[in-house]
Amino acid sequence: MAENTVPTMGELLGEDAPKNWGKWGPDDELGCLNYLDAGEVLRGIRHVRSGEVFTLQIHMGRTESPGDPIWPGRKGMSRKNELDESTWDGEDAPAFPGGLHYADDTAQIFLQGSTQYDALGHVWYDGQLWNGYDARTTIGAMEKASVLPIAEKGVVGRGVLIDMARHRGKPWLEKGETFDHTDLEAAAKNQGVDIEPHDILVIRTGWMKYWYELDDPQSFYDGFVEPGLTYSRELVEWFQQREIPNLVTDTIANEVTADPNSGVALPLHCALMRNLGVTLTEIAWLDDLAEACAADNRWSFLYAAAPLKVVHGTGAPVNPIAIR
Ligand code: UVW
Repeated sequence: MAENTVPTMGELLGEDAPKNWGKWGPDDELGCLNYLDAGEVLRGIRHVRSGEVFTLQIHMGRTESPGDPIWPGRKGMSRKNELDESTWDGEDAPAFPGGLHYADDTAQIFLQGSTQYDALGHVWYDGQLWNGYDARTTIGAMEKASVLPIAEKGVVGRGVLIDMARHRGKPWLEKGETFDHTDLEAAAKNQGVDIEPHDILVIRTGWMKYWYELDDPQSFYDGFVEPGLTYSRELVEWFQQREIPNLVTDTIANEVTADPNSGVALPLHCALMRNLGVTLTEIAWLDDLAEACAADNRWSFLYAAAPLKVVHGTGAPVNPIAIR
Protein backbone atom coordinates (compact mmCIF):
# COMPACT_ATOMS: atom_id res chain seq x y z
CA MET A 1 0.00 0.00 0.00
CA ALA A 2 1.38 3.42 -0.89
CA GLU A 3 2.43 5.45 2.11
CA ASN A 4 -0.06 8.26 1.52
CA THR A 5 -2.97 5.82 1.74
CA VAL A 6 -2.02 4.58 5.22
CA PRO A 7 -4.78 5.71 7.61
CA THR A 8 -4.03 7.32 10.96
CA MET A 9 -4.24 5.15 14.05
CA GLY A 10 -7.46 6.93 15.02
CA GLU A 11 -8.99 6.27 11.61
CA LEU A 12 -8.01 2.59 11.68
CA LEU A 13 -9.26 1.90 15.21
CA GLY A 14 -12.33 4.11 14.86
CA GLU A 15 -13.87 6.76 17.08
CA ASP A 16 -15.93 4.04 18.75
CA ALA A 17 -12.90 1.79 19.40
CA PRO A 18 -13.44 -0.56 22.38
CA LYS A 19 -12.03 1.14 25.50
CA ASN A 20 -11.80 0.40 29.21
CA TRP A 21 -11.05 4.00 30.17
CA GLY A 22 -12.61 4.95 33.50
CA LYS A 23 -13.52 1.33 34.33
CA TRP A 24 -11.20 1.36 37.36
CA GLY A 25 -11.55 5.06 38.14
CA PRO A 26 -9.98 8.25 36.82
CA ASP A 27 -6.58 7.64 38.48
CA ASP A 28 -6.04 4.06 37.35
CA GLU A 29 -2.57 3.05 36.12
CA LEU A 30 -2.99 -0.74 36.12
CA GLY A 31 -5.67 -1.35 33.51
CA CYS A 32 -6.60 -5.00 33.07
CA LEU A 33 -4.09 -6.06 35.74
CA ASN A 34 -6.93 -5.05 38.09
CA TYR A 35 -8.52 -8.37 37.13
CA LEU A 36 -5.66 -10.19 38.88
CA ASP A 37 -6.95 -10.30 42.44
CA ALA A 38 -6.21 -12.81 45.22
CA GLY A 39 -8.72 -15.26 43.74
CA GLU A 40 -6.76 -15.26 40.47
CA VAL A 41 -3.52 -15.95 42.35
CA LEU A 42 -5.15 -18.98 43.97
CA ARG A 43 -6.56 -20.09 40.60
CA GLY A 44 -3.03 -19.93 39.17
CA ILE A 45 -1.65 -21.95 42.08
CA ARG A 46 -4.16 -24.71 41.36
CA HIS A 47 -2.35 -25.28 38.06
CA VAL A 48 0.93 -26.23 39.74
CA ARG A 49 1.33 -30.02 39.61
CA SER A 50 4.99 -31.00 39.20
CA GLY A 51 6.85 -28.05 40.74
CA GLU A 52 8.95 -27.42 37.60
CA VAL A 53 10.15 -23.82 37.36
CA PHE A 54 10.84 -21.99 34.08
CA THR A 55 12.45 -18.56 33.93
CA LEU A 56 11.27 -16.67 30.89
CA GLN A 57 13.81 -13.88 30.44
CA ILE A 58 16.32 -14.07 27.59
CA HIS A 59 19.99 -13.59 28.40
CA MET A 60 20.73 -9.89 28.78
CA GLY A 61 23.90 -8.28 27.43
CA ARG A 62 25.26 -11.18 25.36
CA THR A 63 28.46 -10.17 23.64
CA GLU A 64 28.67 -13.18 21.32
CA SER A 65 26.73 -13.14 18.03
CA PRO A 66 23.85 -12.55 17.48
CA GLY A 67 23.77 -10.42 20.67
CA ASP A 68 20.42 -9.38 22.13
CA PRO A 69 17.28 -9.10 19.95
CA ILE A 70 16.06 -5.52 20.02
CA TRP A 71 13.63 -3.22 18.24
CA PRO A 72 15.43 -1.37 15.39
CA GLY A 73 16.98 1.85 16.67
CA ARG A 74 17.48 0.56 20.22
CA LYS A 75 20.73 -0.86 21.55
CA GLY A 76 21.36 -3.98 23.58
CA MET A 77 22.65 -3.58 27.12
CA SER A 78 26.18 -2.28 27.40
CA ARG A 79 27.69 -3.67 30.62
CA LYS A 80 30.98 -2.28 31.85
CA ASN A 81 33.17 -3.77 34.50
CA GLU A 82 34.21 -0.99 36.88
CA LEU A 83 36.04 -2.99 39.55
CA ASP A 84 37.67 -6.43 39.35
CA GLU A 85 40.72 -8.20 40.78
CA SER A 86 43.03 -5.96 38.74
CA THR A 87 41.69 -2.98 40.72
CA TRP A 88 43.85 -4.23 43.59
CA ASP A 89 47.05 -4.50 41.47
CA GLY A 90 48.08 -0.87 41.93
CA GLU A 91 49.66 0.78 44.96
CA ASP A 92 46.75 3.20 45.40
CA ALA A 93 44.18 0.36 45.41
CA PRO A 94 41.35 0.65 47.94
CA ALA A 95 42.10 -1.15 51.19
CA PHE A 96 39.41 -2.73 53.32
CA PRO A 97 40.06 -4.11 56.77
CA GLY A 98 40.50 -7.86 56.41
CA GLY A 99 41.57 -7.70 52.75
CA LEU A 100 38.16 -7.67 51.01
CA HIS A 101 38.23 -7.46 47.19
CA TYR A 102 35.10 -7.21 45.04
CA ALA A 103 33.81 -6.65 41.49
CA ASP A 104 31.34 -3.98 40.35
CA ASP A 105 29.61 -3.37 37.00
CA THR A 106 27.71 -0.49 35.54
CA ALA A 107 25.25 -0.91 32.67
CA GLN A 108 23.57 1.28 30.12
CA ILE A 109 20.28 -0.23 29.04
CA PHE A 110 17.20 0.50 27.03
CA LEU A 111 14.40 -0.39 29.44
CA GLN A 112 12.71 -2.15 26.51
CA GLY A 113 16.00 -3.80 25.44
CA SER A 114 15.42 -7.26 26.95
CA THR A 115 12.45 -9.28 28.18
CA GLN A 116 10.31 -6.49 29.62
CA TYR A 117 7.00 -5.08 30.71
CA ASP A 118 5.77 -2.06 28.81
CA ALA A 119 4.28 0.67 30.96
CA LEU A 120 0.63 1.28 29.98
CA GLY A 121 1.69 4.77 28.91
CA HIS A 122 4.41 3.45 26.59
CA VAL A 123 2.42 4.11 23.37
CA TRP A 124 -0.37 6.48 22.42
CA TYR A 125 -2.09 8.33 19.60
CA ASP A 126 -4.17 11.48 19.25
CA GLY A 127 -2.55 13.05 22.31
CA GLN A 128 -3.94 10.64 24.91
CA LEU A 129 -2.54 7.67 26.80
CA TRP A 130 -4.24 4.87 28.69
CA ASN A 131 -7.29 6.09 30.66
CA GLY A 132 -7.27 9.37 28.74
CA TYR A 133 -4.14 10.83 30.34
CA ASP A 134 -2.62 13.69 28.39
CA ALA A 135 0.34 12.57 26.27
CA ARG A 136 2.24 15.64 27.42
CA THR A 137 2.56 13.97 30.83
CA THR A 138 5.24 11.80 29.16
CA ILE A 139 7.58 14.74 28.54
CA GLY A 140 10.84 14.41 30.41
CA ALA A 141 9.53 11.61 32.60
CA MET A 142 6.42 9.43 32.42
CA GLU A 143 4.17 10.95 35.09
CA LYS A 144 1.12 8.79 34.47
CA ALA A 145 0.84 5.05 33.70
CA SER A 146 4.56 4.38 34.10
CA VAL A 147 5.85 0.88 34.80
CA LEU A 148 6.06 1.58 38.54
CA PRO A 149 2.43 0.72 39.44
CA ILE A 150 2.78 -2.58 37.55
CA ALA A 151 6.03 -3.30 39.38
CA GLU A 152 4.47 -2.45 42.75
CA LYS A 153 1.51 -4.76 42.13
CA GLY A 154 3.26 -7.76 40.58
CA VAL A 155 1.59 -9.95 37.99
CA VAL A 156 0.42 -13.33 39.27
CA GLY A 157 -2.26 -15.62 37.92
CA ARG A 158 -3.04 -18.55 35.67
CA GLY A 159 -0.88 -18.53 32.56
CA VAL A 160 -1.85 -20.42 29.43
CA LEU A 161 0.65 -21.11 26.65
CA ILE A 162 -0.56 -21.20 23.05
CA ASP A 163 2.17 -22.59 20.81
CA MET A 164 1.38 -21.14 17.38
CA ALA A 165 4.60 -22.43 15.82
CA ARG A 166 3.83 -25.99 16.94
CA HIS A 167 0.22 -25.59 15.82
CA ARG A 168 1.44 -24.68 12.33
CA GLY A 169 4.02 -27.48 12.32
CA LYS A 170 7.06 -25.17 12.13
CA PRO A 171 10.05 -24.45 14.33
CA TRP A 172 9.11 -20.75 14.08
CA LEU A 173 6.67 -18.57 12.20
CA GLU A 174 7.88 -16.75 9.09
CA LYS A 175 8.62 -13.05 8.85
CA GLY A 176 5.29 -11.24 8.72
CA GLU A 177 3.20 -14.40 9.32
CA THR A 178 -0.04 -13.45 11.03
CA PHE A 179 -2.63 -15.07 13.24
CA ASP A 180 -5.69 -13.87 15.11
CA HIS A 181 -8.02 -14.86 17.94
CA THR A 182 -9.68 -17.58 15.84
CA ASP A 183 -6.25 -19.15 15.26
CA LEU A 184 -5.55 -18.91 18.99
CA GLU A 185 -8.84 -20.69 19.73
CA ALA A 186 -8.03 -23.38 17.13
CA ALA A 187 -4.52 -23.91 18.55
CA ALA A 188 -5.93 -24.06 22.09
CA LYS A 189 -8.49 -26.65 21.00
CA ASN A 190 -5.71 -28.69 19.38
CA GLN A 191 -3.71 -28.51 22.61
CA GLY A 192 -6.78 -29.49 24.65
CA VAL A 193 -6.75 -26.33 26.77
CA ASP A 194 -9.22 -23.45 27.15
CA ILE A 195 -8.26 -19.80 27.16
CA GLU A 196 -10.22 -18.76 30.23
CA PRO A 197 -11.29 -15.29 31.41
CA HIS A 198 -8.45 -13.48 33.22
CA ASP A 199 -5.77 -15.83 31.85
CA ILE A 200 -2.32 -14.41 31.27
CA LEU A 201 -2.04 -15.21 27.58
CA VAL A 202 1.41 -16.47 26.58
CA ILE A 203 1.98 -17.02 22.86
CA ARG A 204 4.99 -18.78 21.35
CA THR A 205 5.94 -18.05 17.75
CA GLY A 206 9.46 -19.57 17.92
CA TRP A 207 10.86 -16.18 16.94
CA MET A 208 13.44 -16.08 19.77
CA LYS A 209 14.70 -19.53 18.79
CA TYR A 210 15.03 -18.25 15.23
CA TRP A 211 17.05 -15.28 16.52
CA TYR A 212 19.54 -17.41 18.45
CA GLU A 213 20.05 -19.76 15.46
CA LEU A 214 20.92 -16.88 13.09
CA ASP A 215 24.43 -16.76 11.69
CA ASP A 216 23.89 -13.21 10.50
CA PRO A 217 21.63 -11.03 12.67
CA GLN A 218 21.40 -8.52 9.82
CA SER A 219 18.99 -10.85 7.99
CA PHE A 220 16.63 -10.47 10.99
CA TYR A 221 16.56 -6.71 10.47
CA ASP A 222 16.45 -6.64 6.65
CA GLY A 223 12.87 -5.66 5.80
CA PHE A 224 12.13 -5.91 9.52
CA VAL A 225 8.73 -7.47 10.09
CA GLU A 226 7.97 -9.84 12.92
CA PRO A 227 5.28 -12.51 12.88
CA GLY A 228 2.38 -12.02 15.24
CA LEU A 229 -1.19 -11.18 16.05
CA THR A 230 -2.89 -8.99 13.51
CA TYR A 231 -5.43 -6.23 14.17
CA SER A 232 -9.15 -6.60 13.68
CA ARG A 233 -12.03 -5.09 15.61
CA GLU A 234 -13.19 -8.63 16.46
CA LEU A 235 -9.80 -9.52 17.95
CA VAL A 236 -9.85 -6.42 20.15
CA GLU A 237 -13.38 -7.28 21.32
CA TRP A 238 -12.24 -10.84 22.03
CA PHE A 239 -9.51 -9.52 24.35
CA GLN A 240 -11.98 -7.18 26.01
CA GLN A 241 -14.66 -9.83 26.52
CA ARG A 242 -12.19 -12.39 27.88
CA GLU A 243 -10.75 -9.74 30.18
CA ILE A 244 -7.17 -10.75 29.33
CA PRO A 245 -4.87 -8.86 31.74
CA ASN A 246 -1.48 -9.51 30.15
CA LEU A 247 -0.21 -10.64 26.73
CA VAL A 248 3.23 -12.28 26.73
CA THR A 249 5.06 -13.30 23.55
CA ASP A 250 8.49 -14.30 22.27
CA THR A 251 8.65 -11.44 19.77
CA ILE A 252 10.01 -7.95 20.22
CA ALA A 253 6.67 -6.22 19.78
CA ASN A 254 3.89 -8.79 20.42
CA GLU A 255 2.19 -8.24 17.04
CA VAL A 256 2.95 -8.27 13.33
CA THR A 257 5.09 -5.16 12.85
CA ALA A 258 2.84 -3.49 10.27
CA ASP A 259 -0.81 -4.35 9.83
CA PRO A 260 -0.90 -6.08 6.42
CA ASN A 261 -4.28 -4.57 5.51
CA SER A 262 -3.72 -0.91 6.36
CA GLY A 263 0.07 -0.57 6.66
CA VAL A 264 -0.30 0.99 10.13
CA ALA A 265 2.58 0.16 12.49
CA LEU A 266 1.77 -1.61 15.78
CA PRO A 267 -1.99 -0.93 15.91
CA LEU A 268 -2.50 -3.56 18.62
CA HIS A 269 -0.18 -1.67 20.95
CA CYS A 270 -2.73 1.12 20.75
CA ALA A 271 -5.92 -0.96 20.59
CA LEU A 272 -4.95 -3.29 23.45
CA MET A 273 -2.59 -1.28 25.66
CA ARG A 274 -3.72 2.32 25.21
CA ASN A 275 -7.44 1.63 24.80
CA LEU A 276 -8.12 -1.52 26.82
CA GLY A 277 -5.28 -1.41 29.38
CA VAL A 278 -3.86 -4.84 28.47
CA THR A 279 -0.27 -5.04 29.72
CA LEU A 280 2.32 -6.23 27.18
CA THR A 281 5.32 -8.40 27.97
CA GLU A 282 7.78 -8.88 25.12
CA ILE A 283 10.89 -10.85 24.13
CA ALA A 284 10.10 -13.80 26.42
CA TRP A 285 12.00 -17.09 26.17
CA LEU A 286 9.26 -19.70 25.82
CA ASP A 287 10.95 -22.68 24.19
CA ASP A 288 11.83 -24.64 27.34
CA LEU A 289 8.38 -24.07 28.81
CA ALA A 290 6.77 -25.13 25.51
CA GLU A 291 8.81 -28.35 25.40
CA ALA A 292 7.70 -29.26 28.92
CA CYS A 293 4.05 -28.42 28.19
CA ALA A 294 4.09 -30.49 25.01
CA ALA A 295 5.75 -33.44 26.77
CA ASP A 296 2.85 -34.00 29.18
CA ASN A 297 0.21 -31.99 27.32
CA ARG A 298 -0.42 -29.55 30.18
CA TRP A 299 -0.51 -25.97 28.93
CA SER A 300 -1.56 -24.00 32.02
CA PHE A 301 0.63 -22.96 34.95
CA LEU A 302 1.20 -20.38 37.64
CA TYR A 303 2.68 -17.25 36.08
CA ALA A 304 4.47 -14.70 38.27
CA ALA A 305 6.40 -11.60 37.26
CA ALA A 306 7.37 -8.22 38.64
CA PRO A 307 9.30 -5.77 36.46
CA LEU A 308 11.94 -3.61 38.13
CA LYS A 309 10.54 -0.63 40.07
CA VAL A 310 11.84 2.04 37.73
CA VAL A 311 10.39 5.39 38.82
CA HIS A 312 8.74 7.08 35.79
CA GLY A 313 9.91 4.15 33.64
CA THR A 314 8.39 3.57 30.19
CA GLY A 315 8.98 -0.11 30.84
CA ALA A 316 11.37 -2.32 32.77
CA PRO A 317 13.28 -5.58 32.37
CA VAL A 318 11.77 -8.66 33.96
CA ASN A 319 12.47 -12.33 34.47
CA PRO A 320 8.99 -13.88 34.62
CA ILE A 321 8.54 -17.31 36.18
CA ALA A 322 6.21 -20.08 35.12
CA ILE A 323 5.63 -22.88 37.62
CA ARG A 324 3.98 -26.06 36.38
C1 UVW B 1 7.52 -0.15 20.58
O1 UVW B 1 6.48 0.15 21.03
C2 UVW B 1 8.15 0.61 19.49
O2 UVW B 1 8.21 -1.13 21.07
P1 UVW B 1 7.90 -2.26 22.16
O3 UVW B 1 6.55 -2.15 22.71
O4 UVW B 1 8.10 -3.49 21.37
O5 UVW B 1 8.92 -2.09 23.21
